[in-house]
Amino acid sequence: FLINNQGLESGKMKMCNIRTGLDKACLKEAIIDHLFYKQGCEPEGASINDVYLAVSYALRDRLLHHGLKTFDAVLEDEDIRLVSYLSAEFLMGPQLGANLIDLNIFDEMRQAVTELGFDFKLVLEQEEEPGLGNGGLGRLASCYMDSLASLEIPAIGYGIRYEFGIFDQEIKDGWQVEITDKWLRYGNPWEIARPESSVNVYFGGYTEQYSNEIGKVLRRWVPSYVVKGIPYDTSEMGYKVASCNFLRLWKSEAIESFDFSSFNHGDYYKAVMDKIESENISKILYPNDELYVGKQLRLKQQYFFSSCSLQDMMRMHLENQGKPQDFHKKWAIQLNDTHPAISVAELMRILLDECKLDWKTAWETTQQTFSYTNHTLLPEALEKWPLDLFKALLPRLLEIIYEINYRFLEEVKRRFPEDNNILSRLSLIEETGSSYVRMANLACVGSYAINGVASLHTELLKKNILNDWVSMYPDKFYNITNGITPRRFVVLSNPGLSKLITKNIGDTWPQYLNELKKLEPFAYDANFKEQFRQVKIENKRILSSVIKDRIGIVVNPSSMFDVQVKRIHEYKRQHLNVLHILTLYLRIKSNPDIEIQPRTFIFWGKAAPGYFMAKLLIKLINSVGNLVNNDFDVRDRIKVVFFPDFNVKNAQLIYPAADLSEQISTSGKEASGTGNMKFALNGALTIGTLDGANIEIREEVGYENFFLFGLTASQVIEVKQNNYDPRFIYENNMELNAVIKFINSGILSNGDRNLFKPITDNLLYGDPYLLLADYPLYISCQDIVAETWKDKDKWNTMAVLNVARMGKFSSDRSINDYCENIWKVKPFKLKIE
Ligand code: GL7
Repeated sequence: FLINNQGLESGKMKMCNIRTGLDKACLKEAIIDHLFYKQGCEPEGASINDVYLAVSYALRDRLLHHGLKTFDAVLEDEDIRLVSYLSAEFLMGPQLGANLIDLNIFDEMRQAVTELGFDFKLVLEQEEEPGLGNGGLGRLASCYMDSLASLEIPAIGYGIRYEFGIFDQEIKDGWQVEITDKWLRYGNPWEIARPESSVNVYFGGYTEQYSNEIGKVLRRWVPSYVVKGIPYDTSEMGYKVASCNFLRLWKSEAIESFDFSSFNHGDYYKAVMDKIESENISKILYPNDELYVGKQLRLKQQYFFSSCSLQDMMRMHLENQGKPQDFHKKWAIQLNDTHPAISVAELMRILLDECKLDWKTAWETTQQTFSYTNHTLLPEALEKWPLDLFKALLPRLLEIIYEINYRFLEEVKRRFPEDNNILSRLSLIEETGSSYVRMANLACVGSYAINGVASLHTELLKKNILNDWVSMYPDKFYNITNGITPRRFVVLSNPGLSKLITKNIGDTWPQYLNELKKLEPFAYDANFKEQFRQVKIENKRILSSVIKDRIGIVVNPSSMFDVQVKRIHEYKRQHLNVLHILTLYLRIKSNPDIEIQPRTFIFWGKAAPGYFMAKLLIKLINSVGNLVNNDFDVRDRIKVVFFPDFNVKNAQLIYPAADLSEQISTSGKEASGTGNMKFALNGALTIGTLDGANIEIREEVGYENFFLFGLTASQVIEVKQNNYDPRFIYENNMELNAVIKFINSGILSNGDRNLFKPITDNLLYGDPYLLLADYPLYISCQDIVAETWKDKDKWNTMAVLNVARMGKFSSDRSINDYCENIWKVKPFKLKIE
């Protein structure tokens, strides 16, 4: 392989392994090879997308090498139990940079691309990210895939290959507009389709009794239609290790490309419709977070990917001479929320109807296979499917659920003979007027372990929504506090901070995040703190220029970047933040010379398309921005930015640039949060309530390095029980009173005094998320934040201590907890020459 004039040392013959070589010269050859043979062009004629694809293919070759070896080895070894992470969402984020970090060839690739004459930054930016998730829950799944691989735990992530991921958000006249996310339009170099491993999934029809060869009476499903699931695999490389896992996402297709019988009968329309309907299953991600909407297509999606995945695991298990009743010894299946909970009934169906096990054996196997993570306390997120819909779509599954329920309730009766109510509460079927199948109950009965995602969340689960389950199965409960991967959220996205840390404490902290503790002494070292400050200011400059380019607002990098990025939701209380901004604004208006610490308020987040209040909140934020940013009296001391289209790519820009992280949900509502961790790990200080993982973050970083305010979860309940009257607060707090009146004055809304009334009325007549109760506490806490900001040296000490003490929140720690306490699995170390 000799290439001239492409920056390779000309004249020198260098032997390269074009598929596996990791040095610069090999990478260059590989890119040129892929440009030619995959993209059909020479480097001179290549577009930036061609280069992005060629670079990605070159990298994928290297990953495959690891992945195939890992799986051959682990599937055959009967002592190895694999983890299967079932999730309707994986919010992967861009792959290229993360994979380069994992393979430890980021710099080599940058040089290779640059020497070939291309702009590496543009190549990275070219990637369309797969937005196959809504928010925290989906991103957590991807952080866990990263940690599973990095800890060398053999694992497969199973999910849906949505053709359209989460919508792209644009802002028009202050309102959110949703644009379909065509992430696959230029091809996806990371995936490999495996049509030979397709499976069939049944829907509809009826069940019937039949006798087998020896006269035994059995039941079977006679479906009315069948859909094909085709797996697409993406390598999940770990950080600086040899083994490699993968993510297997299912695409739905019609079983025959054309229904000829309908066609021959002249029903061309029906034939085409059937095909479209099959393909629709994996078409689109439902864009709601923490809101259950009982759409038939959603149930189809859940069953589709659960069934595909279980059939796939069972096939591999049987092919490797495993017995069906030993399925749980090979696979530990984690149910990521209730979205895949139907798997409990589906595994039973496979074991009973296909493997012909008896009920008792099948149930024991099932119960030892699954574990279930609950991710929310919000009642509106609880999934329960109308019985009629369920029966029409999945008649055999319903039959199995009835049988599970019958046997289970017999057990409950034996345990609690006096208590009739507990029977109806624990039943898998809700019968309150209409009937429903309760997915959380199905997940609880079918799993050997149930966990919440932060200490408070687990406590509240046990006390409230899952309380009866604790009475029934006290030993099933665990807490596993969420975590984030430091590879993506520091090494990749904050190279300045990474280098600074590495220079001072060595380079093993991304694998062993507790080593950050060694930074503690540097919190008092002026020289270190100066470098730390410079990294932050540089990150803020980068973000400022992106803000200017994309939305035309000029912000001051030396102002405090006060950031709230997350889904827009009433319980997350973006409007509490707005009340603070307007409080400052009105202070300035009544005294233009008042001392105000310059702040840039940055919001970023999507609202579910059907969530009216959330969309109105976006409009409110933009209206406030319009006013404040253009008001002469403000003199740039405060700026308000709503940045459109929050996704992983954008997120990587923002966490490193934040000074203050807003984690201000009503206590008891945010299960954990993971954004809170990303900010603190990048040296932002948190202003927050005692909610979700905030509590544990505050424990770790030190009370004095965290701005705490607000009611506790138990006070929230108390206040609500004691005839909470938000109007009383409104009438007695002058600043609040002025702010609310201002919102309805029409100044923010071209004279329309009614536009924001749904928001203010909600606050004044009910205030379910207790904004007004927390308002005075929030404002005084924000005043303390501003005071602290004045003392930059103190602020930086606090920020460094935050970074140094965030080790607990590596997703490696979470995954280790799962491995030791729930899955009982061990690492497998692949040897690779
Ligand atoms: C969530 C929780 O709201 C969030 O607090 C948690 O960090 C995350 C991961 O456990 O799960 N639950 C949920 O339904 N979504 C979340 O982000 C969408």
